[in-house]
Amino acid sequence: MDIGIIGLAQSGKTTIFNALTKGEADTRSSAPHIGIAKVPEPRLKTLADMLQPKRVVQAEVRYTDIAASVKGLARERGIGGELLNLLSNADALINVVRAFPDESIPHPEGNLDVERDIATMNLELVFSDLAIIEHRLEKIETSLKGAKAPERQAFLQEQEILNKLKAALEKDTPLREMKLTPAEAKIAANYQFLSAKPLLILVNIGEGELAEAASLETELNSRHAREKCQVITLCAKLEMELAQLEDSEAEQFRADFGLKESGLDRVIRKSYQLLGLISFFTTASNEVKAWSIPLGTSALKAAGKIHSDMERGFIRAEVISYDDLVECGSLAEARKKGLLRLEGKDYIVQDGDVITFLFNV
Ligand SMILES: Nc1nc2c(ncn2[C@@H]2O[C@H](COP(=O)(O)OP(=O)(O)O)[C@@H](O)[C@H]2O)c(=O)[nH]1
Ligand SMILES: [Mg+2]
Repeated sequence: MDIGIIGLAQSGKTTIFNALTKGEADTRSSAPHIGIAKVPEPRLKTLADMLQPKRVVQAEVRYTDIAASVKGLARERGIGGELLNLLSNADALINVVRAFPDESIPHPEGNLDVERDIATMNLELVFSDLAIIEHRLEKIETSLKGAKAPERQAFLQEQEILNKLKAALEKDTPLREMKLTPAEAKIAANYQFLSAKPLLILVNIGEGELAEAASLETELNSRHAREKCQVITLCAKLEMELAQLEDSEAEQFRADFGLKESGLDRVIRKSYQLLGLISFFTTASNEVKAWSIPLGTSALKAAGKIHSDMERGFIRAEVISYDDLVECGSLAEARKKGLLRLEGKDYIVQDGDVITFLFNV
């Protein structure tokens, strides 16, 4: 999973990036930062305790802090185009919105206003997509002049769909809120539009506001939550400091602040929900590994996530649910009880499945 971090200047993007990736990127630097975080998955530990593998491998999330304004990227060439590419390739976006008071850190708009800043970023995403669509519509117009019949038909269809998306964007509606037909979605997918991506609005509160974090989150979600949009509140500075401590120490501090769960784990969990991701596990080669896939993925495609050879040479999948395996205590016992199922390539992988792929290359 690939997540792009956006937001106004000085909202705390690099701070949250450092917290998420346990990194030490310079908050003053303006180069894009790319880092990896491990996906928390408590079932991995149970499986590892049971199977005693040589290695335990968590799934990973890649975070990109482009460290620049989204505004204007779509019209730029060179570095602007490269930064836009980084965002276009993301599966979801996190918009960091400043809510922490600090007189010594200037706000680009002069004062704190969470609602205004949420709206501003939405508009930046919408403008970015509009710029891409307008550019493409001009090209289609030119191509249509010399186009032959079958080609012409494809251009006209694309033109019609892009005009529909454009009309929504011109009313400031992000594409993630539009209901698209499969044909429209297919065309739209080619452009990796920013306003179509699932969005997590991360409201960065000050240490002084921690007591109200949960009620603020509920209140903001009542206004902004949608199928592909959620709000989360956390204190980036505190999370960055906690990320640098040992786990047990961080837990103690968290308890002192009355925080139940790591803010970073919550960010990942919410991102998973927004993207509809589930986990499955493999245990081959003395490794217990967690993998993330979208809900509804077939066994064939899940195999391809591990290795393209596994997808190409797919024969069967041997599957057991996590709960059944834990109850049996070992794969051998599960086999004896007949709880290992043989599934074909169209089997839809379920959350928590423990899978051995049989393949032939
Ligand atoms: N008090 C406070 N300061 C913060 C918080 N998050 C970030 N900052 C500070 O705000 C400034 C801007 O943060 P930075 O992460 O560089 O913002 P960016 O421009 O969005 O990358 C830095 O001086 C941070 O230390 C926070 O939660 N509380
Ligand atoms: Mg920064």
